[in-house]
Amino acid sequence: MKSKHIVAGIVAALAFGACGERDYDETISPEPLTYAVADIAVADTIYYNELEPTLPVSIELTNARGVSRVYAELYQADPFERLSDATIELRDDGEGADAVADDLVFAGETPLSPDYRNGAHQVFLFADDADQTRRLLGEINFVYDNGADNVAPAIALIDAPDTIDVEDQRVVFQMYATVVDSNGVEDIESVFLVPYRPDGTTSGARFALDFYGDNDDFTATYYQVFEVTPENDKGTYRFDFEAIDRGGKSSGAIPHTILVK
Ligand SMILES: [Ca+2]
Ligand SMILES: [Ca+2]
Repeated sequence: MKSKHIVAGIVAALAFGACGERDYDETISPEPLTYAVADIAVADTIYYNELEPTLPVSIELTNARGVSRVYAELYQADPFERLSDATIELRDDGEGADAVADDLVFAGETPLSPDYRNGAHQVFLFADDADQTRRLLGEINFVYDNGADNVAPAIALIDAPDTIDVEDQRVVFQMYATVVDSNGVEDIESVFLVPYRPDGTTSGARFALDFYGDNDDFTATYYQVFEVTPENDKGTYRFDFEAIDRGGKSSGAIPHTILVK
């Protein structure tokens, strides 16, 4: 997340310039703000993520005296077009997207769609005063990637032992997973495994694999170091490897078994 400090007055001129010849003096009060925008936060590029298809939006005010409502609207930049009739309500009540109540950080989130086109988008943030005068607080610009060209990553190869003999001392070993994503190595967000004991039970915990190196622009290897001790149960362990990309697409679980004896 990157923070941006925006002067609301400049932004107001820019934003409504994009709307054509609209006379915004009727809706935007020329009075000096009795509150100021302290901070607006959003990532520079938003990737459509089918696991979490929402855009979080938050704004911090230095004070909220006279503010009856804070909200945002989402627009495609070119051609300029409002993307959703739904207005994003930003709240400071500590519920949902808002982490802390009454800290002057107003937060909310809007659903994103894979139907929105790729490219520049804008969120305009507004506040209504007690007399319902609408003020533009600021503007957030971001690049949207709708994920339409996103292909799920695949685990191409698992390099790990099939059998481990544990007698008197612990055995340290590495497991490697080679992952390919046709959108590029940088699209691979995480690679992990979930271990299953010989009796088939698992804690469900994910063990992250670390980046080991890239093979080419689309393929990279990840690894982790494990150990087995004489105290561990003997039998066949299963490890389900999985890769997730930035769009939330999964390789699916790819199992590898190791016989510990
Ligand atoms: Ca808050
Ligand atoms: Ca991908």
